[in-house]
Amino acid sequence: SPAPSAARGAFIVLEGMDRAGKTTQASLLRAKLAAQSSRPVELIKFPDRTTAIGTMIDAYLRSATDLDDRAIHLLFSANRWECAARIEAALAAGTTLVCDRYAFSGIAFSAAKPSLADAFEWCATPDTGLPAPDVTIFLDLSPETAAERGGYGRERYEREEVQRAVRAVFARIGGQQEADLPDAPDAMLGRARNWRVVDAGHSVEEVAAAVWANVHEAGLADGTQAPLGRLWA
Ligand code: Z5A
Repeated sequence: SPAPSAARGAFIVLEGMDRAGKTTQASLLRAKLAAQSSRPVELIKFPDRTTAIGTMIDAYLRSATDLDDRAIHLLFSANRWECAARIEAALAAGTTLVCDRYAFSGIAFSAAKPSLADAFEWCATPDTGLPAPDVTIFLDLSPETAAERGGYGRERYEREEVQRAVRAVFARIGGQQEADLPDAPDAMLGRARNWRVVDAGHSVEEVAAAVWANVHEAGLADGTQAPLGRLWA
């Protein structure tokens, strides 16, 4: 097969609301990318529940254990750090990665908690220096449309008031609303991170087309020549 033209694989992150279709869209995007070039494409997701830290996160999400809000926040970040070298190696070897949730979920789900509402920068800090996505596609879904997709699951954050608070933090991260975030340096905000919003309240095919259009416009259909960035530089 022909040598890939770009220097490394692309790091494409999908973020989004509960039931927005991240998992559905991640696998469709992988198939589309694989059909477009000979470059290998892999799916990864966070939390990665298969590691030792991931086992602790899984127990917390299933409410089998309780943890201090800051402790679980640091575990979610540590779960990304334990995969960081593997992410870098895969990208350098030419593999494009489609990643289902990343550091933005870490900020959104923690800063949505009353105990951390004024601690946005603290929430962002542990992820400083992680491989930065080349693009983050946020699948936005209103609580009303989410409700039409069936009842909430049984995990800790699957409640309407939590989801509303999380969506508000995501909107701030993406710069979608003029909110004053006195303790959030601009570099930590999504607009500095190639953040793109897709309305996930349409058919699977329509959302997939919008996701693809964003990947294509970002110039990431066949890897990238750009050096890998770092959060939150
Ligand atoms: N969390 C955190 O707190 N801190 C962190 O650092 C990180 C995460 C990384 C578990 O995440 C929790 O961890 C999560 C955030 C928190 N809590 N919440 N909420 P997870 O990724 O393991 O679980 P999840 O986000 O709840 O993922 P999910 O269940 O896989 O949802 P999804 O990927 O967005 O959706 P889906 O599985 O593709 O689709 C859901 C359903 O909707 C399914 O029945 C589909 O058939 C249907 N669907 C999908 N697309 C459509 C369209 N377009 N129309 C109609 N129906 C659709």
